Amino acid sequence: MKLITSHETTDFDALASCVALQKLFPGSVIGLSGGFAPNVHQYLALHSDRFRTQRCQDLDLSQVDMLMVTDVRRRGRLAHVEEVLDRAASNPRSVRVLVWDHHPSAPDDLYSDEEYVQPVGSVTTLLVEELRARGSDVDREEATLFSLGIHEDTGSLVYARSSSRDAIALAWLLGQGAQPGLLQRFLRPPLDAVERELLVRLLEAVRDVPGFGAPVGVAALETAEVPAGLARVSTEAFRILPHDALFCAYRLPNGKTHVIGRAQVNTVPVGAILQELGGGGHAGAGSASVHDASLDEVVSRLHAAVERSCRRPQFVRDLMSSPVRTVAPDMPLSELAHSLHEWGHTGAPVVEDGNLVGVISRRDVERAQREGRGALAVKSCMAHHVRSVGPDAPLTEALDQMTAHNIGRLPVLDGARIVGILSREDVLGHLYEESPC
Ligand SMILES: [Mn+2]
Repeated sequence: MKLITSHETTDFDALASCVALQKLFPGSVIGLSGGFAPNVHQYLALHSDRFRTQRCQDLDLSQVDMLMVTDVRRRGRLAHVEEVLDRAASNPRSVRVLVWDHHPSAPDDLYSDEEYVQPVGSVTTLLVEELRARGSDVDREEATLFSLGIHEDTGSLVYARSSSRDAIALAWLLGQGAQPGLLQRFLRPPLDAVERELLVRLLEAVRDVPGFGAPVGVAALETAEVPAGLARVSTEAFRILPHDALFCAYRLPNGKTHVIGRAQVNTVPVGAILQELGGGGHAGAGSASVHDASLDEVVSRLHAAVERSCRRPQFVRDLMSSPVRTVAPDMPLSELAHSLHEWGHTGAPVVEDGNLVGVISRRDVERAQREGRGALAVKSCMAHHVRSVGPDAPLTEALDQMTAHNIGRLPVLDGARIVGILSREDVLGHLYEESPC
């Protein structure tokens, strides 16, 4: 028997890639753990005749002579085919193991005969590329399912790990008849009453990781909800909260703690952090299941892992320009206009006796000149109320100020003394450097 499988709690990328593999290897059987993400569960309630999956426990796994594993290669997430993997390890000739995946490697990766691992946003993309290269016919139900897999894992192409290959695969699938109008219905069904109640408790339980500059949140709570629902609730909480990364630790009635992590910047590598708790995942999303610790212990392990694995957060002092060109309040506006032009600056802080007393923008100077007030001093048209930031503030705080108040050049103050300036240009350069991982 040729068996296709994927990780426990089947999501759309797992299901779509299994179905794509079955097209590439006709006659093979899709055998899964039996646990589905709620949205996949709802999808299969309508599509289970079209796309047939079985539970591994209902199959005679001793007959498997070829095992195709997709969207995972960690043994810890493949308990439902453990006996096949054990047999492959002890008698490699009895079964061939092929792997398709897009996750980073982990210590418990399984041994395989062939491995197709690429850093794309969704593993379905790899298989769609193969179907396309072989000239396979893909009908509209298949094209829609494959699109669901790619949309789910790339957040519809907005997650940091999305690649041009994912976008090209989606474009091709649209050409094959994928139904965009159906995507939303299956991808993000609304939370049910239990999930909404859990979301409210989660939002109240979130605490910032102490002593850490980047806004990382940890929430710990007890629940009887199933892991698949937990993932949905965690994703929703992350979407609402202002944190760059969020870790949710759920204590289940069986004594295990299920941890789910989400992040949108690569300064917080979720997969690596959760690997320290025995789990894993991508830079932006991951999970872990902890058996041997209380909820408090799990939280302190999370704190320690965050401190160890995160890149040093960026502070204002890391990006600000220094020293700062300042002007005196008595400088004539016409002279300032000349200086600003020479420096290529759009404004300047006004300093008296080493202290910041105002700011003046090029626009204000130009207006004064147009109105014949060019001979007046800077202090006559500077703004006295100045927003500023401290050098040790996290960069995110400065970004919030700049976007909320539309500030192009934010003075950096140490007490009353100006020690630097943070410009839009400095911040944009940093934002675009945070490349996908
Ligand atoms: Mn995936």
